[in-house]
Amino acid sequence: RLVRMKQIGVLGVPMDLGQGRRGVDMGPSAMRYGRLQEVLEGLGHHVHDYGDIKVPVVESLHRQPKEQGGMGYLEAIRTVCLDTIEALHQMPAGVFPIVLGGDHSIAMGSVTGASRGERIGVIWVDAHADFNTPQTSPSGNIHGMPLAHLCGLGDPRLVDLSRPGAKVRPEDVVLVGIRSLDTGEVKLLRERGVTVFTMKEIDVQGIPAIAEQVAAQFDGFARVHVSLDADVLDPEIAPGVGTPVAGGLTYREAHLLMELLADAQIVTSLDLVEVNPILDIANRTARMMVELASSLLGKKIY
Ligand code: NNH
Ligand code: MN
Ligand code: MN
Ligand code: MN
Repeated sequence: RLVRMKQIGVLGVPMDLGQGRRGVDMGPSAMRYGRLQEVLEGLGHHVHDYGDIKVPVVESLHRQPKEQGGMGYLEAIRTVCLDTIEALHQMPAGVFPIVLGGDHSIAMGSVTGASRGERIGVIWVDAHADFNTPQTSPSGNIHGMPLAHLCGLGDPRLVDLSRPGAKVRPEDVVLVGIRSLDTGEVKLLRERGVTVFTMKEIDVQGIPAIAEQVAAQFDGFARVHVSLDADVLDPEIAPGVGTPVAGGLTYREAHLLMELLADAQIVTSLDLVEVNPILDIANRTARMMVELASSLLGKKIY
């Protein structure tokens, strides 16, 4: 089957305020340098790059002293997410957005923007669930909280972006590649009925069985978003991440997941997040993310 030509809109969100490691703000540059646009055009797609959302540099911000940990940057993160939503709403309907992070806190903006106010399925491909609230988070880092806030849990300033309340139903969320959860997240994920495929399930069932279940869950959905955190990959193949966790997806597992999602023709938007070029080796992680985007967008070798 031929690749169906898409209009792709690339948007960079060079945000590093959701966690403590510097350098993740350079992710959008690294993936553009990794030839994202050329690779996607090589598949026959039309690509328009909308540039970057303006993100304040951390040195220019005064952390709110009463806020704990990374929560001190909550207002700045909120503003960046609102700007991201606005930029995505400006893209013509029918465009397939690719949002380049930045740390994973950008997903509160990208998923909300991509949903355009309607029901959206979310495939969260990550070593972590990012399902903490400010109450459950052991680190205070907002990049460990975006999915909870999208589901309506946590600080109202991050839940009520652009309109009050949850943007995603917990039963419309599937996690893939999970191998590090905090105690409070386990409780919340179970209570809310989120579908979780840990690395154990991937080992036992294999990617094809999991991709099939994901495709079945989102059959008939008008919108499905993939949020791809580079730390889902094994640190051996993706060293450029702030929170590496051993035992991640292999090169082929990651590509096969993207290839099978492409075959299912369900995905309508994508995040590529948490690439940290300062921690990387010769831009390997950014290039890996570009290749994975190309598999998701229909690259066929035969
Ligand atoms: N669960 C931890 C926290 O909330 C780690 C989150 N880190 C991530 N998530 N990189 O993808 O702080
Ligand atoms: Mn994440
Ligand atoms: Mn992660
Ligand atoms: Mn991460």
